[in-house]
Amino acid sequence: VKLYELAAGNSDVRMSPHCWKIRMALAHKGIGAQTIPWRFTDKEAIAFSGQGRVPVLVNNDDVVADSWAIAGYLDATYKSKPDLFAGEADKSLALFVNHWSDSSLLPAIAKLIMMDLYNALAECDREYFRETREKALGQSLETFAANREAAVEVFRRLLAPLRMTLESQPYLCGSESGYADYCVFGAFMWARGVSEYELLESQDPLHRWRNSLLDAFGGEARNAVRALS
Ligand SMILES: N[C@@H](CCC(=O)N[C@@H](CS)C(=O)NCC(=O)O)C(=O)O
Repeated sequence: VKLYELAAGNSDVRMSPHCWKIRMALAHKGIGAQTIPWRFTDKEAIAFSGQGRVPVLVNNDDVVADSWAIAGYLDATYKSKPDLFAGEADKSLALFVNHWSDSSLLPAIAKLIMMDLYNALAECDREYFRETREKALGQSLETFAANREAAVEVFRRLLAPLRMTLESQPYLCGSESGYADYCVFGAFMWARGVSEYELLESQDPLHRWRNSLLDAFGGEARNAVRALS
């Protein structure tokens, strides 16, 4: 199995929330994969997948793009390995969690880590990143990233449903972690890879959940290389 992942200037730093969902999913299933560093501007390297985003998973003749599609593919293909989804109801709710993470958490975290993220990018990606993101945001990266202290309050309030759930059970998926956990954890790993900024208050009960996923599967996430200044 090969996994194309977004890499920073230091190609050992993998800096995509969506790719982290799949790194955790592969570790959960115990599937060893060769991870291939990819850069935003290297569209040609993944043109075979028919689109221009990572993660892209290659397994013999199968090519699957999009993290949600890859997660479904992994469970359908590796039936004898631990399931990412406990069943149809679990998968349906995980889809909500995936969308919540992508549409609420990622933009809120982006405000907190934008300049660290930009600085971690490979030189070859900086112009493309600035141009596409400033166009999408309708403002400069610097303006978007201003007033981090106010933005972190907004972010921490967004975590309320996560916090309330994880105060009464070990993982979003119950007593064991599952794909819904990785959808949210991927967002935290995105920040961790490129920034030293602490997303959680020191007393936040979410530390327990985040730490146990950092340590899961032999410390797959904890041992990941970070782009620190
Ligand atoms: N819905 C997709 C989103 C993938 C995505 O947006 N990947 C980013 C990296 S985090 C990307 O490859 N962007 C390419 C670009 O912006 O040109 C998924 O879940 O896999």
